[in-house]
Amino acid sequence: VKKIDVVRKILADRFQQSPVYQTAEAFAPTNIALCKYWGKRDTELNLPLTSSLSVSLAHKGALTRLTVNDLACDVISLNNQKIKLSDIFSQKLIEFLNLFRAETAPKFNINIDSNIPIAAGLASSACGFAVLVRVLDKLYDWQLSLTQQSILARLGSGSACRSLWDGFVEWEMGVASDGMDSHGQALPAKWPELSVGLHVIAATPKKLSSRLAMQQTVLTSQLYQAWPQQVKMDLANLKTAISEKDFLTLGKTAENNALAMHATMLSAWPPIQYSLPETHASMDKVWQLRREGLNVFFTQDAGPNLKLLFLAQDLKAVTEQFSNIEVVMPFDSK
Ligand code: 2P0
Repeated sequence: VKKIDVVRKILADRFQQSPVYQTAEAFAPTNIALCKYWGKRDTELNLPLTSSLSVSLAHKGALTRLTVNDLACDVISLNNQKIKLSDIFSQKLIEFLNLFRAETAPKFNINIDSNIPIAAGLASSACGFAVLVRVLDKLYDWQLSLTQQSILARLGSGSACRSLWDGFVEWEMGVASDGMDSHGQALPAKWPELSVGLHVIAATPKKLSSRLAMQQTVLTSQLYQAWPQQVKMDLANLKTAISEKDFLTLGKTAENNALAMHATMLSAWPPIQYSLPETHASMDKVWQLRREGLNVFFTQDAGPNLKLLFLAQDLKAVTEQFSNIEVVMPFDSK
């Protein structure tokens, strides 16, 4: 099954019609996985080998505006800076847009405003493709359900299928070969005290994309065999922790899940390491603080940065220790 087949199936008679509006704008939050997506059963459709669970970061994400232009090519700008069409960033974006428009259809001005560091392991592709689907849905007036939008966003980037909702989102892996049952769904629980501290250690683009890193891990890591089992347990524990507001279980499970994911990467060949010396130093610091009684945990994605997890009551204690973190409260509606 190809991406375009999925698009055709979802859009049906609206496939490759002209935009209804000249311009549209939308926002999508980025999301941080508490139980990670790591490994695919289908690399074309980004179908995962396991389910995953994330929390969306409220106002942290991407605001994107599409405007139909009368030029022969798309014009892309990111945070008011024009991006070359030959950039890999532009190419991925255009390739995705081309799933939705005929070759002869008008091109777009694409303005992206992101308030997260691109490609620093802060899930910029997640909100990037989710917001594109949202803005396309508006521009073409498709009126797709969030589930349909989630399936389309997954075609751009797996984790994007979790960025269509606020709060906790579970991505059910599904079993269908066309991926129609592989999409995000919101968990109803709210947790206003939950806090995430973005601890940026290096905001430079990563050397190895998660796409390739996952593939290399699945193909070569002996430890990967244990991963689906770990995910099953962690998902169950996280869901219970969320419904019972059991922060210690949530923190422990999320941290252990991230460390297990990175352990599968270290045991891949060639080995994959996203951590920097500062990453390890910060982990040690978190562990020391926990021994001293502070309830702070971390999670880490495909980059050197950490995301600290703690409750609002410990905000002061955590920011005293980590002065540079940016704190996001996922359930804060402000
Ligand atoms: C996650 N990551 O669950 C995991 C944890 C990174 C580490 O999803 O190939 O950019 O586009 O499906 O979604 C990042 O991978 O990969 C990711 P593709 P994606 O958040």
